[in-house]
Amino acid sequence: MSGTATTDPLLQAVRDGVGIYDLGRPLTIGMPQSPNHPPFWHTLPRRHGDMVRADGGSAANDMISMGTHVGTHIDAFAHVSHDGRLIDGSDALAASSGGRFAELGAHTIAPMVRRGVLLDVPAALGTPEGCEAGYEITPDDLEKAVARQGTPLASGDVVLVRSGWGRLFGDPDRNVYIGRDSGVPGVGEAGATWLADQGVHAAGADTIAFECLKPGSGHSVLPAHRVLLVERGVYIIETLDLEGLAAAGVHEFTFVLAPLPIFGATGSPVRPLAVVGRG
Ligand code: UVW
Repeated sequence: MSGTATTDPLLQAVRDGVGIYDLGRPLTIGMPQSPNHPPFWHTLPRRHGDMVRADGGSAANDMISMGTHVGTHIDAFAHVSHDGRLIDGSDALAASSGGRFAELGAHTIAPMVRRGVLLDVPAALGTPEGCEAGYEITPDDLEKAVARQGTPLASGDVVLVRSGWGRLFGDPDRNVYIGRDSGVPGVGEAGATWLADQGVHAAGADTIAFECLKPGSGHSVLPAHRVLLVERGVYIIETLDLEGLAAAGVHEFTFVLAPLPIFGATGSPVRPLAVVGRG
């Protein structure tokens, strides 16, 4: 054994070796993203050689601009209101006074190190490639996935729902993943209520929105967002890459996520990890 002895079981597990699944999508100019948000842009204001130090050293640096709901991201509770109210009953517009949500912004989302469960819905439905465009994932489908995998949910879990749509993220036509015309499979109001009833802490999906988007409807209504963010206090994580986990048959793992503590923001880009032991 290398290094000094430890009594910390977590550190010992790391020393024994862990497998890491990166659930975040690379951030690239032109990637698919929700039409509701400012696009991702990245540029180099300073290139190597633009400024060279006396000893020959030089540093390049960059600048990005993007909406906070672009790429893999988490929604803060401030993101969605219903009939003008946020989850704490506050007036949604007044809560953003000064241009920041001081109470329910992204800075209030605690970093997560929790039990994670992948619910591989297409595998449970016998269509492992993925659910059909516009298909609504029902509570029955979620229960089937739990039963097939033998992963009962527990209060406080982070549950990631695979629809299989994530395989389209890299399609050269970014409209395919966005799916405005075709629709996008996902959890609807009933499935979101079922997840909240299990006491989950956060729910994630491999789609642009944690919703079932009907063909031609885009983001016109967002009932799962209302249930989770406004009524039940469950965070939403979107545009996840769940294909690696599914291909490896990993359904239970340690889920790690640290949102950027952007004060008062409605969401944050994230790079979530699923960690599994090798022991
Ligand atoms: C919306 O447009 C509702 O944003 P998100 O997909 O991040 O929930």
